[in-house]
Amino acid sequence: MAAAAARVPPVAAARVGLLYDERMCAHATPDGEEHPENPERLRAIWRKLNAEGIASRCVALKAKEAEDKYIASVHSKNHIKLMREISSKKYDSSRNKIARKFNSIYFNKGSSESALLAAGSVIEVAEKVAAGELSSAIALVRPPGHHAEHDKAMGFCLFNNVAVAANYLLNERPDLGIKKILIVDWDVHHGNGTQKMFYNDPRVLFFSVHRFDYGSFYPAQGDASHCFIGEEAGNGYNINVPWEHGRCGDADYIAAWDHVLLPVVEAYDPDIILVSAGFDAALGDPLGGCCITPNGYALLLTKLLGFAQGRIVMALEGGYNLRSIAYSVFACAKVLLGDKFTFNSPEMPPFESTWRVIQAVRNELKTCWPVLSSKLPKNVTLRIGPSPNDLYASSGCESDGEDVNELSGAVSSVNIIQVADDAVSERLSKMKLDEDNHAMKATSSCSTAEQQQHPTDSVGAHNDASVVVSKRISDLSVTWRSVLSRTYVWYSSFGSNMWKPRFMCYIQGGKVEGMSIPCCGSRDTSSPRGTMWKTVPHRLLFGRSSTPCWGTGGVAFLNPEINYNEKSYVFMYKITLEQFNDVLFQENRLVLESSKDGNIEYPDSPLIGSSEMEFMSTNKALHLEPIKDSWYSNVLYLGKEDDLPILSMTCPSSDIERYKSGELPLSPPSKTYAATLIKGLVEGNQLDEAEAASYINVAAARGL
Ligand code: Q9C
Ligand code: ZN
Repeated sequence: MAAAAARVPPVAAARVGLLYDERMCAHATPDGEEHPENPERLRAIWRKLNAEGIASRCVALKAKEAEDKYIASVHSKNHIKLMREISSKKYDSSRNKIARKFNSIYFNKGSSESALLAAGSVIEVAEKVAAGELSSAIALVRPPGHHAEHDKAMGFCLFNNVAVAANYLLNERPDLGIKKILIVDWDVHHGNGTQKMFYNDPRVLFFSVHRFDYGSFYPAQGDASHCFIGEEAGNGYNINVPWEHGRCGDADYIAAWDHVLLPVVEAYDPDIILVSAGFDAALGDPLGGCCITPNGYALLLTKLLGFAQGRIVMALEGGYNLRSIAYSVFACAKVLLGDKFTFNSPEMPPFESTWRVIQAVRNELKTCWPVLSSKLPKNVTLRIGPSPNDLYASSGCESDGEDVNELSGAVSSVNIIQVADDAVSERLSKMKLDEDNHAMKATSSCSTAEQQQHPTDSVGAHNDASVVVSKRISDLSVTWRSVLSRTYVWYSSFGSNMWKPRFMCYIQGGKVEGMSIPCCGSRDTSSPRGTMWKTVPHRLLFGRSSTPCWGTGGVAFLNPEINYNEKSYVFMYKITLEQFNDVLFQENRLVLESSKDGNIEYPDSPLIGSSEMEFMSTNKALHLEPIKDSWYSNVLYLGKEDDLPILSMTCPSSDIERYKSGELPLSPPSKTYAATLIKGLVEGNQLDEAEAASYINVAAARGL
């Protein structure tokens, strides 16, 4: 009888809040211009949830405007005032002009109300979930929020809705007992605004997974890299998983969950989870170029439901394919409602680059989160990243930064797999890799055209001698490399290296659009610790008649002479002195490729060691005698930035004399070379396209 009575009581149905309010559709482009972030986004999701009978199963909520005092925990008085008033009559004539002062922002008469409602809505649902009135909630809000910073709107975002709600819970509602908040930002873009708000704050663990593309993907700021882990008390409480390229999908995100997010969340044990739920990493999104399926989102969300007693608040951020976002939110809603879900396992294995990124993130954070110090599983089936050609061909994808040489990524190993050509690498990209996959052998018989790096330690080695060549680092260089790997300098670039993806070829190996030969990369392939723009009082010139890499046309040099009437742009990379030497070697073609075995060999000794650094700090320049006939044999010391020396490399003064006399040709850059410089300046937000082109043309046209 007891047994018969022992029925499992029905689990209390989940109370899922669903906030939709047509008033947030008022924010739209002023003259009906097309824009990806438009009111139809909310309506498409709302229609789908109603059509599927989801809306009626949720607790319906209406939007409420956020009060200024709550927004003020995140934004400046000025910013709040401007966002409040931007819709008023007095701004009728200046609204567009103000919008142009921001990056990727429009305003209309409805913007103020929508922005206040969006922030207020996330507060509203977060409060109800925190109070236990709801088990979880979805806030369908716009404008989105995660790019908005303390004093500025950007990236379609006016107020940082999620940050406002997090601060509300922490500061205004101690009664609700929320002391630790996890923010998961799975929008395809970095949540730069949210990161900044909580950078020193351990009460908020901020996790963002986003396309980074070596710093070229919107918002294209270096702080999206995995090196940014928080500061002071917040050290370790900021986690970035920066993809190297598009096309990441379910398997890549699940890997980031399993090997980074979930172990940390388990240790952190948050009281509530706020999801910055952009759906622009969804399959079919016109801006994201990634491919998470609705199933994938459901699985990612399910994995989070195991924490914070399932208290999850989802707030919409980006997502620009109406069908994709509707289906994705639908899948998430079913998860929150507790519907049975049959998960299809991902069709593709994760990218090889995904493994590398995850490894780098874990490495960066392992002292803060000891669970991350364990070894990752070996022999995982992975796939090689898309070939550059694949990506150039992929249209319909907003290029927030060019998709670049995705074949060559940062790897800790020193093996290079040589593949024949783009056709082969394309074939490869479609193949699964595993230890006994004989496909790799097929490539070995082909001629060498492109280099591809591949991590051997974490992926399961490809030791087929016929396809693997190595970078030879001589025993002699072990000492200087280990010494110089601990010293940082700012490498100041003024030519094609101003475009970060191109510079990264010197670090990670490979080539990008416009380059005819690949670079071998540095021994240490870690990304720069920082980047920064500056101008310097040196004349930019274009000299020589052709280069092996860029073809016909001159390349950039800085006149080593200071001239205070000149102003040249430089983009600086904080790298180790060891890396600087490897860049210098490559610029001067000192890395030798042995024709016998295809191995590449680095010089035994550095060009710039500690004593050279000392010499330069007093003499401001160092002419490198051992390579006096090379083009970039002159290292300039341009001063200091945060106490680290700024170094650049250019031609010797004697070459300047030869340009003046006509012995050496001054000649304008090739189209592709100029385009690379322009991309650097434009993506670095230094100049617009036209200004950048004229900057180059002027420098190229002037005589010395
Ligand atoms: N080349 C969100 O998804 N793109 N914002 C600018 C410039 C801006 C995306 C393109 C993308 C903003 C919330
Ligand atoms: Zn986005």
